[in-house]
Amino acid sequence: MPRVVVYLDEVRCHDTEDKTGKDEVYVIGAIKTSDSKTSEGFVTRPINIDDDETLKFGPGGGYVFDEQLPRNGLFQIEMTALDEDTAKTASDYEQAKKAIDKALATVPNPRVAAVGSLTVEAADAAVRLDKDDELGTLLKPFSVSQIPDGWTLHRWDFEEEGLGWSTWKYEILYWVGKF
Ligand SMILES: [Ca+2]
Ligand SMILES: [Ca+2]
Ligand SMILES: [Ca+2]
Repeated sequence: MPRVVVYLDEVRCHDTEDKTGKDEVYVIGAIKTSDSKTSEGFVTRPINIDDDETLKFGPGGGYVFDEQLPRNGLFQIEMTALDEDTAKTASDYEQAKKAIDKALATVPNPRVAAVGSLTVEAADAAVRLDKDDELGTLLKPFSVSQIPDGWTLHRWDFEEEGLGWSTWKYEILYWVGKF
């Protein structure tokens, strides 16, 4: 069975959500697979980032998934990026990850049952993430047989341009590997 790896690499900020000063960006999510036993949640620690900066993920980022998957298997990367506005402790972030793992464990087939905000809801219940600003959500399905061997770089863009209270523009770069 091929080994599939997902690596959360860096955040590029073009425009912060906060009106003054830097954002405190973090990402929560899960890699869901057609085999529920290999599903994993992750929660990265906030990165203080300003307009026109590119910064690497710290704790919680990097390798967020590393499993053997069946050749004909499917997986989905689900991520939500948030800007922390309510201060949290390291243990809040650990609790959020536990809540995501617990939520995943209760879903018989997490990939198929993937509703957009499963991970957000779970983490939210644990540490009241709802006080933070949601910047974007990605739901990206992959089939193991169709991803190239070796590393492939993926870019996830999200922005709010509109007429609302705030605007922002970000890119998150992550790698998917198959070996
Ligand atoms: Ca904010
Ligand atoms: Ca903030
Ligand atoms: Ca802005």
